[in-house]
Amino acid sequence: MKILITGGAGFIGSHVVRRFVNTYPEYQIVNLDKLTYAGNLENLTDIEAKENYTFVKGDIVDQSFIEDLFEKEKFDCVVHLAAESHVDRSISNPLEFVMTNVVGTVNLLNAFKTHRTNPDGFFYHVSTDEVYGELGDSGKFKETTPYDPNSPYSASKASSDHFVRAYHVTYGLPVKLSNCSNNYGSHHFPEKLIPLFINNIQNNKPLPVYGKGENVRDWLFVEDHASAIDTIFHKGTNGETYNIGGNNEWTNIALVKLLCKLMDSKLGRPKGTAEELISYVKDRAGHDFRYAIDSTKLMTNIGWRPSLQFEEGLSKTIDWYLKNEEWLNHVTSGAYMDYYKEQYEER
Ligand code: NAD
Ligand code: TDX
Repeated sequence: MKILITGGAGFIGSHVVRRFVNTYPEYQIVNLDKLTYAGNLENLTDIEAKENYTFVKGDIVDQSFIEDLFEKEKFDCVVHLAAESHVDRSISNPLEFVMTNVVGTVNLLNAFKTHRTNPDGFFYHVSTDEVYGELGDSGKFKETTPYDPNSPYSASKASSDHFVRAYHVTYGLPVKLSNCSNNYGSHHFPEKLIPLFINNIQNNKPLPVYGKGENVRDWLFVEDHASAIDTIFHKGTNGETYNIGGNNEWTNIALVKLLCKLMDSKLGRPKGTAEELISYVKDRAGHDFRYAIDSTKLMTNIGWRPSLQFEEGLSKTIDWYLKNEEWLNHVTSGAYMDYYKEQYEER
């Protein structure tokens, strides 16, 4: 079986590629990635020489390139993760999110529809819980929760989800979808809360908490997201959506304080050192208050379970960043400095 994984050089994609390449030597895995600021082949050095793995550099928005690739490779299945993924960047530049997340997804759907030859093959779209909008103090997102996206990022992901469903209904294209909560773990680009704050604590820089820090996120270890994708890929039903979550809600400020405590202890600094870096800054525009996922369908119908408790996962994550300073130095040089200045200097 030949599987195209898009966005495999990014944070979650690299964990999915690694899992598929190592677990299924009988599958041919092709990783297609544009290598934007968020894509990094250093994320995949441990598997790059494997016989069942190939990397292709390319842009999913480039229609003729995508058509040619699908015509030549005749993929059995697609696991689509390539996307612009950062909410703050979507607020500054929405059109780039429409291009990659919407136009890019439709290009892939068209090419797969035209060139697929395996009747059992399918298109698996990896999406986010942010498509459901925000929750108040109670309740959880179910697969049946109406879509209500608030940021340009979540609007673009909601749109791409709708196109995937529409191709299933209109053209009978076999599809699977999943909508996951916030991930954390190794190789996470340091624009997102957890890796950004790990990096800033190491470098004694302020920790910019948006608003009052009371927003709530449901955190899942990235390898558990990859195991859920593996489970849905193999056992999920055609045309269905599965919600994936960690059942692990934290206010941002409580999470930041836990991170500070763990960092002080790992860096051998006196208790309370990192917390002094907390700085409350201007809130994100349209900041969703709370996300929480109900994963009952995935757990009861096809038997997935997360493997790690949060403190253990966070501790492993910090250890990875402390051991991989070179990776952090590479990704935080150059364009990252301009991004950081633009996002945080005037905040
Ligand atoms: P990421 O930003 O770390 O990686 C995205 C990857 O896509 C990068 O390797 C990038 O080079 C590639 N890419 C971007 N534009 C491309 C294009 N036009 N053509 C080809 N490749 C392109 O993102 P991530 O956090 O790993 O997220 C992966 C997927 O999972 C996304 O679809 C995202 O919406 C979804 N998701 C993320 C989270 C999360 O917490 N990070 C949670 C739920 C769902
Ligand atoms: O500097 C910051 N300060 C801060 O308080 C940053 C970067 C974030 N935050 C807050 C905003 C959110 O409430 O922390 C929370 C988490 O922020 P992000 O890491 O930017 O993630 P979020 O906006 O929740 O979206 C993430 O989860 C769902 C991913 O980026 C998406 O790709 C995924 O779909």
